[in-house]
Amino acid sequence: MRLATGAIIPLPTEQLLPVGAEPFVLTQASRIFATDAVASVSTYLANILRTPTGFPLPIITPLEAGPIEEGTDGGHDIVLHLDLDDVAGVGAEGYTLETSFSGVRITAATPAGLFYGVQSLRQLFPAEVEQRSVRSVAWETVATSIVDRPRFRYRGAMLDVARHFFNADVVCGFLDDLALFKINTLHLHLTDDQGWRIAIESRPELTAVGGATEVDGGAGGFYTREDFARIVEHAAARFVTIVPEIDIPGHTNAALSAIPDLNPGGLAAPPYTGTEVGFSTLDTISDATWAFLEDVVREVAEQTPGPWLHFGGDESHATNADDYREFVSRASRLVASHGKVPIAWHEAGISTDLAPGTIGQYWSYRVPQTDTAERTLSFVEQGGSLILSPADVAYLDMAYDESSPIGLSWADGSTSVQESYEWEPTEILPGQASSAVIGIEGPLWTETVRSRADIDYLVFPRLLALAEIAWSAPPSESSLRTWTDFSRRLDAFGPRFQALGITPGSPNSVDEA
Ligand code: TNX
Repeated sequence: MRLATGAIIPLPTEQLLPVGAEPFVLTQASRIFATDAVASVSTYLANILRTPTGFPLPIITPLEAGPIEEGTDGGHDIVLHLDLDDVAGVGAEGYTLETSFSGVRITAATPAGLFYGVQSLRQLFPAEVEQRSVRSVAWETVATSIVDRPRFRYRGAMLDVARHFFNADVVCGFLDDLALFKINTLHLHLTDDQGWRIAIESRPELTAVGGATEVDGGAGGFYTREDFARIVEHAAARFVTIVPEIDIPGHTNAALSAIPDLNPGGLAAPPYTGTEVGFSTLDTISDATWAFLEDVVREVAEQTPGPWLHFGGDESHATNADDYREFVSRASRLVASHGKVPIAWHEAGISTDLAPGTIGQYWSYRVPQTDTAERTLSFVEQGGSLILSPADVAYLDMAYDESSPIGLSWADGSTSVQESYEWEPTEILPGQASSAVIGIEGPLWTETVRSRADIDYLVFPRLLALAEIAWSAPPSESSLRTWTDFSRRLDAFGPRFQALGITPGSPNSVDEA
């Protein structure tokens, strides 16, 4: 295996590695210089570095807020410099990072930019930096100079907590790992046929009954208001926005089993713990349905500081087609009336009367099947933008190959790491739609996923491929945005996964012969 010194995933926009330059060395005497304005980032960095190094790493706050003078950095210090004027022109999430024998300096126009600079710095240290106990290694980084900014502003992962439930601790641990790859949104699929996972105080039956089931008949579970607040806060501290999804009008058996009134006959639906899709639907015109949705959307919006609320809309095969069209229009307006930008799966684009700005999430293949491109374009025509999750390359729940013990294969067969890496978001939909793409998302549906180890198996390393598509500049003649270079960097990442306690599903096997 070739050692990829200074290798970072996702690939930075520009990186110089001066040959023969002396490394930066972190020592017992090292300090972190940062103003109070970026305290969240400096304490995060200190926490990351103090544990494995055992160094005190005091955070030094200049008495006066404002730029830290050149020269403050001693040979072993780290400076986090907030440059509100953005002299480097790296934008809202970009940063510059310099490491050398005379110190480390990260500069950004926002705390988020500094946070991403910290993630790159983290990857420059030896893999042991990810250990959660003291290690004695040389805490050096190669000397390098980086200018970096993201390609897309929406860089997402999705976790389905409805098919199998994952508690707040698991979600927070997952968020810790997402941050390392500069992912900035986590979409939580909170409701489905098999479970309702978020407490709605005005409708306690939803979680009391609907929260007690999951695929295969396990115990299920749900997030209390406190749990959900903890997830949102943990995410925010890592510059990740939580996107809650309440999937309607299909995928609603858990709600229908919890609230008898939602059913046309007034009789609760039996609970469901299988893995079929497309059999359940809300009664789209009943007053009980809309009173219920008003309560749910209001309470979910209240618990969500982020701008988005996803209302699903996928696979509503049991809903009458005309009713569906009207339903998604009204649902999008309900979400907007609670101050959130609605997001829906691409099916909802069948309506030409969505709330202005409703975002479409595309989940057909790289080559759009049936009328999916049309439906997706419809969001753009209605002033909305797009998130792309092409199932044949971006679905994290697909098996890697026939030998994977878990994972599905309906999306044009299994999906190798290389397939997840080699696709171009702007080449899926016709022109107008491609310029409306705000980013990509890798969904992990959890019909076959039962534990944190299962999550890790399917998500890693494929998520790193998606992170690179989301963050890094598209491939060009001279760039290292190639499968060959990516797989080399992925190889070098192995010890880091190990130190993080992650067992990735597909050991990247590239012959360096
Ligand atoms: C399709 S993709 C679904 C989910 C399943 C997934 C399994 C989409 C919007 N809906 O309900 O869990 O396939 O891969």
